[in-house]
Amino acid sequence: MNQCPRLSNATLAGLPATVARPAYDRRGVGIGIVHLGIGAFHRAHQAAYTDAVLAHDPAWGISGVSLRSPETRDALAPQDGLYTLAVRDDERQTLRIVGSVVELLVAPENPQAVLARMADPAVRIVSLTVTEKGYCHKPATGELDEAHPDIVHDLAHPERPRSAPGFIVEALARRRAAGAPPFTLLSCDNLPTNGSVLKRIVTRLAALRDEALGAWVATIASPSTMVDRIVPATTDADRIAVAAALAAEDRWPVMTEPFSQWVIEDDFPAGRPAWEKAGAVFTTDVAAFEAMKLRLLNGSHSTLAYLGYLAGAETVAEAMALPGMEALVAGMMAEEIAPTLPPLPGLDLAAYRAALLSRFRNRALRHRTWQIAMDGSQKLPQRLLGTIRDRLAAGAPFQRLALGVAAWMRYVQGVDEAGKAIDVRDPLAGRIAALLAPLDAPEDRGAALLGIGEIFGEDLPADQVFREAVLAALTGLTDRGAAAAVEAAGRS
Ligand code: CS2
Repeated sequence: MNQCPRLSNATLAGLPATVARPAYDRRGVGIGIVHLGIGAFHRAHQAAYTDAVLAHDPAWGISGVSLRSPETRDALAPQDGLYTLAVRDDERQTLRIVGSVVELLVAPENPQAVLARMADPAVRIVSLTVTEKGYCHKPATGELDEAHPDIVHDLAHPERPRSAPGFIVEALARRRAAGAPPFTLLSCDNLPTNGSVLKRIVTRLAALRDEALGAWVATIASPSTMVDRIVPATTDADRIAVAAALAAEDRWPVMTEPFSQWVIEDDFPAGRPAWEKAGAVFTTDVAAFEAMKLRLLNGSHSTLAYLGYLAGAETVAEAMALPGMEALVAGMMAEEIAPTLPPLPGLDLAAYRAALLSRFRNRALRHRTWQIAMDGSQKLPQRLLGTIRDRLAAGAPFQRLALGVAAWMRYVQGVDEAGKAIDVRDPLAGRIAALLAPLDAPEDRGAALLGIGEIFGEDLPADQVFREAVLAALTGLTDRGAAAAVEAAGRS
């Protein structure tokens, strides 16, 4: 790769004509958005929408902040923030250079630079993709976890925060002290009513610092959003393929699918980019879209990830090809999830479900089951458990959803069906391992996991129908193995 020039402002003009590139002068772009969590998802989604509208209004460039590692900054800063978005399906690949990220900051290295940028009145939106666990909340209730080590730290040292809520509250405190208006908060994570959840969290954190600050934070805008685009982690093979197509080196291209959706509650008192010009939909009710997406897409994704991983499938497309899997997922969506969704007038849910199945089959994206399996404790409540609660209340069956939950329980045991260790990544991994260590029988292990209140709440473990369904599914899965369990579920 070293003989290629590096992607940058200087080499942009020399790229092959087939590669799309910014349709505006990057030198005139100001910073109007600070984005916390400048990972692949943001770069394939919100940054791409923003890139498409900067020609209309150059005030909305993005300052991309990493809250943990310097890797993204190290890759992109020498490229002037430019990166390639490779859009792939089974037939073709199109390449586009995205230019909306004009600054890269690494919070642990220089928290003051991040706070100064967030406090700059030219910044009118602070958006986030920090994943579920980045909210430092209790997934079952949506409340701030006041015992979270980063929150404890940020309360003790508000002027040098670590957590996303800590940065937001300190930046708002500085704006308030300076007499500047607040920014609009824009959560782009896969949480139901993500804007309200975020606002509750930051309001609580602010109030713990200072009551008057809490009251001020309680007035800021924090619209909810539904975000959707499948973005697997970039591999070295992807880097090599993109460099060959560009005839330039890009240290961190992002791979994605053609599909993209963004539904946003329109509540931006300080202004916003005209993202609708790039296909975003502004509405007054995001909740129904969020429920549809989280339950159908992410609920299926997690089920595919745990069952697929256990059955030896490395990617989602491989998991979809396991005998019985597609029937299992299609049946779960149509019969167990769809009936729980609020109506969305004008939306063809059957077509939406069919499109999901075909997106999951996309072999051009190597979306690893292991990647999606991560952080299950933070994902299960909104992906599977809320749906199950609705099914229980309706007295309706939910055996496929129960199998998905059981597959998570089997997965977090940390040993696969061939006896090999599973690298379980989850903020609760240590606690889960300690809970399971003294236990042997699948029912005992399952019962112990059901006792984790942050995941299952108080109600589900006390519900006999739920307990029996999940524990029976776990025993069946353990006894006969994931491949056979999937095959049987696909037939039912
Ligand atoms: C996935 C999501 O990693 C995961 O847990 O389910 O990242 C999924 O790909 C996106 O939500 C799609 O919009």
